[in-house]
Amino acid sequence: MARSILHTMGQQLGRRSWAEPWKIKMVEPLRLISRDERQKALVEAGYNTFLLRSEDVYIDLLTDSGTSAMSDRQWAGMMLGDEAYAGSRNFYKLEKAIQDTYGYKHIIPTHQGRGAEHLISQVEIKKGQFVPGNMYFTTTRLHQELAGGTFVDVIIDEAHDAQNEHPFKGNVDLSKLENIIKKEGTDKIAYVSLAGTVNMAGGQPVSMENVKALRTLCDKYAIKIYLDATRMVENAFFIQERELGYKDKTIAQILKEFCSYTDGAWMSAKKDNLVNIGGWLAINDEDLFQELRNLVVVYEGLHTYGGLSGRDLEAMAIGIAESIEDGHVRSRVEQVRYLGQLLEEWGIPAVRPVGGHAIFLDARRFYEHLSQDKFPAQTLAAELYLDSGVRSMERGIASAGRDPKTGDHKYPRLELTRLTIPRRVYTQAHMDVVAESVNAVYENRNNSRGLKMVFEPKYLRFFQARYESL
Ligand code: P70
Repeated sequence: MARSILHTMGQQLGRRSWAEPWKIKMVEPLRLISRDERQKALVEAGYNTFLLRSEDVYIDLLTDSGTSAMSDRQWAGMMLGDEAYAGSRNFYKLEKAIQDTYGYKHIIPTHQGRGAEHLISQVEIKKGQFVPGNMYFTTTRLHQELAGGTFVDVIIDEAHDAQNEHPFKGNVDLSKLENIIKKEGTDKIAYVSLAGTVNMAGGQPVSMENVKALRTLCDKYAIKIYLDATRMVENAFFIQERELGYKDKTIAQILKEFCSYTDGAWMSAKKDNLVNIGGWLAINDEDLFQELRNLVVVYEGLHTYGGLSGRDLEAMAIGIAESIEDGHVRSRVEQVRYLGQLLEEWGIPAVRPVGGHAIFLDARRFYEHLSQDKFPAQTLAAELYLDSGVRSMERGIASAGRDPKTGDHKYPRLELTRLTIPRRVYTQAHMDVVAESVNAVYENRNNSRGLKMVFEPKYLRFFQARYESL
């Protein structure tokens, strides 16, 4: 009798397999151009994956931002867009969805996350103040700096070590925070900028215990906590999975409890909330709300649409409800983990533990022969595209930018290339193709010589920088 050699993923791991809680109704064809054409496209893009045309990309793992597949319900909701300038019915539905799900009192829609970051930074930061936070995010920190603030990293040390297995590498180091408060004085602290699943650390979560303790510490000094809720649903999943006492709580319950320890939040709805465009700002304080609601009309649009159309608001309201279904969150995070497990099994260096939205390849250990000023993470992104048409994103020295005082590169400890998984878009077979391509590039790693930056924009340089091959 023939012996079976094929095993499902579940069988390989000694458990029953899981599957996505949806089926596909509409498909979008993919295009894979030849290696020669990819080489040409790469040179034209100055080796920067942000400058590639998407039609030249095969599997697009640049970002999970605005790249999710909407459900049939969301698309049906788009037809119910009330495109009134003021007081659109869809706004009230969105307002209620955010109040019910995240628990904040007042809501302001914005065109995307950075629109909300801009408003909160302008209103809550005075020139010369410090903004402590659990690792920087590019757009967040820039808005804080443009408002006259200085970001100070107060994440636990473990977060800067790609191999450390701490289950909550997004946690705030409370003694680092208290030291800054004592050194600078309460008046010099604008607020604490707290992010759920810390993007630049590899999608690492914050524990409930940590946010509770943070609340107690901030109450002691009367300091506010604002949450970057962009991937907070994924953070809730890790709490459910890893933290004592939360196994039997739903994602919805965990999310709401977490938010209750904060004073407000900004959101890039293009991630967790399953829409292609949108964002919001939420706040409990009545006076601040009035101020923010006034400012939104200057930069985004009237306070009931914030730069979006009625149909966008409707899709977001429906997306919020879908985003907190336990089966959805589980299949989303488990798909990311599946790719991570393959790479780990093959000895390919990546940030551990695998986070919520992406695999972060450790370009430092990938290219041990390349110094950081040869842009190892950008090199890896370019090599991957060349090998298979898979698009990834640099999250290392180019992203970190320059020190505003000295003008030198910031040299972050983490030099990473992100394989970001859009929600509800790719299948397990796509993950297999990606994994094999990473492996091929790894086997060929000694032939890479790195890159030289030949064009550098002033703000958020990684988006438009150009490189040449060394
Ligand atoms: C990404 C995207 C956006 C983002 C985020 C967190 C934790 C705020 C925002 C801003 C897009 C991106 C942005 C800058 C550099 C590269 C990519 N992250 N907070 O791919 O929201 O984009 O809606 O203005 O992750 O990680 P928005």
